[in-house]
Amino acid sequence: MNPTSTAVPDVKTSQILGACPHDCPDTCSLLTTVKGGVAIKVGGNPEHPHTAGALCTKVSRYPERTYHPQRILQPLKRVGPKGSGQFEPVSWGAALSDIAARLQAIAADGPDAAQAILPYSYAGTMGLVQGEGMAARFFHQLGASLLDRTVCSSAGAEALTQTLGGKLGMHLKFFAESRLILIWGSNSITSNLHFWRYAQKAKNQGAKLICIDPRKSETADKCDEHIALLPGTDGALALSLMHELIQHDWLDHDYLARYTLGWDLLRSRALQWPPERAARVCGIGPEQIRALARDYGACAASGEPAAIRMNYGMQRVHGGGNAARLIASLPALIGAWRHRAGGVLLSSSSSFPIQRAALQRPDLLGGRKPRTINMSTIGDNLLRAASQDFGPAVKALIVYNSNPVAIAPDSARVVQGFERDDLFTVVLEHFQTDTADYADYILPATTQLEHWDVHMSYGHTDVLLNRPAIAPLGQAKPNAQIFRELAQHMGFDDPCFADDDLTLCRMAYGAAVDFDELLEKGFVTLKLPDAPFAQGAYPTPSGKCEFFSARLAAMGLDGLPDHVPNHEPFNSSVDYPLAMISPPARNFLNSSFVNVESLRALEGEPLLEMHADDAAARGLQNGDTVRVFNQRGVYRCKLKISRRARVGVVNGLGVWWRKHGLAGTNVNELTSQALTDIGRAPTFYDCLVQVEADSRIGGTH
Ligand SMILES: Nc1nc2c(c(=O)[nH]1)N[C@H]1C(S)=C(S)[C@@H](COP(=O)(O)OP(=O)(O)OC[C@H]3O[C@@H](n4cnc5c(=O)[nH]c(N)nc54)[C@H](O)[C@@H]3O)O[C@H]1N2
Ligand SMILES: Nc1nc2c(c(=O)[nH]1)N[C@H]1C(S)=C(S)[C@@H](COP(=O)(O)OP(=O)(O)OC[C@H]3O[C@@H](n4cnc5c(=O)[nH]c(N)nc54)[C@H](O)[C@@H]3O)O[C@H]1N2
Ligand SMILES: [Mo]
Repeated sequence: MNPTSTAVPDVKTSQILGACPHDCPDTCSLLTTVKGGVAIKVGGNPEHPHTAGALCTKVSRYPERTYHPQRILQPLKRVGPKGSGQFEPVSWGAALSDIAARLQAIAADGPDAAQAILPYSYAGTMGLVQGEGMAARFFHQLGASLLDRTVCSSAGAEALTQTLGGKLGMHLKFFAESRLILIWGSNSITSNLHFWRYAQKAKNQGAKLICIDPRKSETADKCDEHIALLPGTDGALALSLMHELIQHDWLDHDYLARYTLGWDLLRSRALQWPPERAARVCGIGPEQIRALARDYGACAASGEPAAIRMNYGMQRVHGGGNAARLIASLPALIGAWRHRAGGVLLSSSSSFPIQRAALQRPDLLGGRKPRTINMSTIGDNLLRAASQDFGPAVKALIVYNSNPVAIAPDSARVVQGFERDDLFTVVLEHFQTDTADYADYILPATTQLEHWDVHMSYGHTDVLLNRPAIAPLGQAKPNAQIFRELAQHMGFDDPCFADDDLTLCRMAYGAAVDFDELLEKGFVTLKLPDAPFAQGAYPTPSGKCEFFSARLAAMGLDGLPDHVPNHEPFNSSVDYPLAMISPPARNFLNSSFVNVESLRALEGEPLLEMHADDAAARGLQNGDTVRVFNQRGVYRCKLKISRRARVGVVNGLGVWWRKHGLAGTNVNELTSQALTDIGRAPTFYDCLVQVEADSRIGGTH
C-alpha cells in the first residue's frame, strides 16, 4: 500500500491521504481506504500528531454520507413553486447556458448592475480551492456584491485582532503541559475533540480543568468545576476576575509594564467589578468568581502555566466582541504568555501564509468597488428594495458551501427572501437541503473524497492537503470546476480561469510551504515560535497587548473593553422570561450530517433542554411537545427535562434541517438578526423565549 498514491480505479486496495474539510478547529488528516474505486473506510491518519489516527463519529461515517442514496448527482431545474422541492434533471450544458444568460442579463442593466448578484458561501468546505478560490475569481470578474462572511466567528476574530494583533495564540499541543485550563464557551468534546485529548493529558498529570458555560455540557461533566453563567455575561465575569487579581496583587507587573498598552485604564474599569456585582449579572455566586480568581492567580504566584481555550460559543451575543477582548487580555495580567503552556487560544488562523490575492484575484475587479452585504442579515437583505443607500435589490443569489435557510438567524425573514419569485437562485450542493428547495437550479458538487484541495486550520498550525480518493460520483463536479465552466459560458477570457485545481492548490501557499512535502506527507507543520508572546512581539500597531485599542476608538467605539449587555438581557421581558442558546449537536456539523440516518439516529429528534424547576413552573413534563416562541416566531419540538440546562436558560441543540423538524421549522425561527458590538456577527445565543405546552399535541406538523 502506498499512502500517497492518487485514486486508481482498480481492484487493489489503496489508502489516500486527505484532509477533513469541515468547519471545525481540528482539521484532521484523513486516510481513505479505496477498493475497486470505492471508498470503503475513512479513518484518521496515525502519522498526523493532532489527528493521532482517530476521527469523530460523524466524519468516520463519510462513506455513508458520500454514497448516500439522496446525493444530488445531476443538475436539477425547478419545476414546482419555490420551496416545494420539485425539480427535474437537466444537462450541464443547458443549466450553465441558462444561468450565464440570466446573470449576463442582470449585469447588463447598467454600470454597477452586477452588484444585484450575490454569492452566498461559508465553510461547508474549509478548502482554500473549493471555497473562495475559483469562485472568488468568478465573482470579482463579474463585479458582483461582496459577501461579509460573518456568520460564525467575526466578533471574536475582530476582538483578537484588536487585542493581540491577529488570530493567534497558544499552540494546541502545549495544552498538555498546562496546570490550569479554563475551557471558556466551548464544548470541546463535541466541537474540538482533538484538543480534548491534550486537555485530558494535562488533567491526568494533575492539571485543573474549569468549564465556563451556561450549559452543563459533556465537557463540563468531565471538568473539575463548572461555572454556569447566564449567556452573554462573560465580559462581567472576566472584569471581576481582573478585579480579584488586582485586589490580591496576583499580577505580573513586569509583563504589564513592558508588553501591554492601557493597563491603567483597564485597571480602573476592572476595579468597578467586585464579585458581588458580577455575580448578580452572571447569575452565579460571588464565591465562584473568587475561587476562579484564586486558581488563576495561583499560577501568577507560582509561575505555573495557566491556559484558556476559548471558543466561539461565547461570542454569539451582543457583547461577544468585548467579552472576547477581555478574556484575551487575561493572560497578560498574570504573565501567562511567558510559558508555552500558558496564554489563550481562540483561533490560529492568522498563522497561515495564505496567498489570497493570487488565489482570489481581487484585481479582476479592475477598480470597481462593489458593495458588501452581511451574510448574517441575509433575511433583511433579500427583502430590501433598491435604494440610494443599499444599491440595487438582490436579483440573483449563488449559494455554495452553505445552507442559509437552515443556519441563518430569523428564518421567517430568510424564507420570505428565498421565496421571492423575482429572485434567481442557484445552489451548488451535495444534497437537497432546506436552501436547495428554493433554488432555480441545483448543481451537483463533489465531496472531499472526490476533489483536490489544500487547507488551513483554526485550531492548530498545520497545512493539510486533500487528494481525491475516488472519481466524482455521477455528474458531480468540484465547485472550482463549476465556476471555471460558468466563466467560460460568460465569456470571461482571463487566463486565470484556466487554472486547474492542482495549480490552485500550489498557488494557495506559493513558496511559503514546500508543496512536494505536502504531497508526500499530507501535512506540513508551520515553523513558529513555541510561546508567541513570551517577549511581547504582538503584531498590533503598538507591538503590545492592546487593552486599549486606538483603532477601535477611532471607529467611534469604546477603545477599552467593557461588559456589554445582551440585546435581549435576562429578566428584561415578562413575555419571554427564558434565555435560549442553540449550541452545536455532537453528531452534526451545523446543518451538515443531519440527513445521514445513522447520525440522526444518535441525535434522536430536535429537543429543547429545560431545567426541572422551569418545567414544573409551566406544568410541563419530559417528552411533551412544546411551543417555543417569541416576537419572531414559533418553533415546536420535544421537551427534555435535563440537568444540562440551568434555571432560566433553555438549550435548543444543533442546527436541524427545517424539513426534519416537527412543524417544518428549526431553532433559527426564534433567533434574531441583531449584530454584535464589533465584527458585525450574528447573536444566535442572545435570544429570549417563552415555552408552553403545545395545544396541538398529537396534531398536525
Ligand atoms: N460536532 C460538532 N463540532 C463542531 C460544530 C458542530 O456543529 N458540531 N461546529 C463547528 C463550528 S462552525 C465552530 S464555529 C466550532 C466552534 O463552535 P462553538 O459554537 O464554539 O462550539 P461548541 O464549543 O460546541 O459550543 C459552544 C459552547 O458555548 C456555550 N455557550 C453558549 N453561550 C455562551 C455564553 O454566552 N458564554 C459562554 N461562556 N458559553 C456559551 C454553549 O453552551 C456551548 O457549550 O466548532 C465546530 N465544531
Ligand atoms: N441557531 C444557530 N445557528 C447557527 C449556529 C448555532 O450555533 N446556532 N452556528 C453558526 C455557525 S458557527 C456557522 S459556522 C454557520 C454554518 O453554516 P454553514 O456554513 O451553512 O454550514 P452547514 O450548515 O454545515 O452547511 C454547509 C453546506 O455546504 C455543503 N457542502 C459541503 N462541502 C461542499 C462542497 O465541496 N461543495 C458544495 N457546493 N457544497 C458543499 C454541505 O452539504 C452543507 O449543506 O451556522 C451558524 N448557525
Ligand atoms: Mo462556525
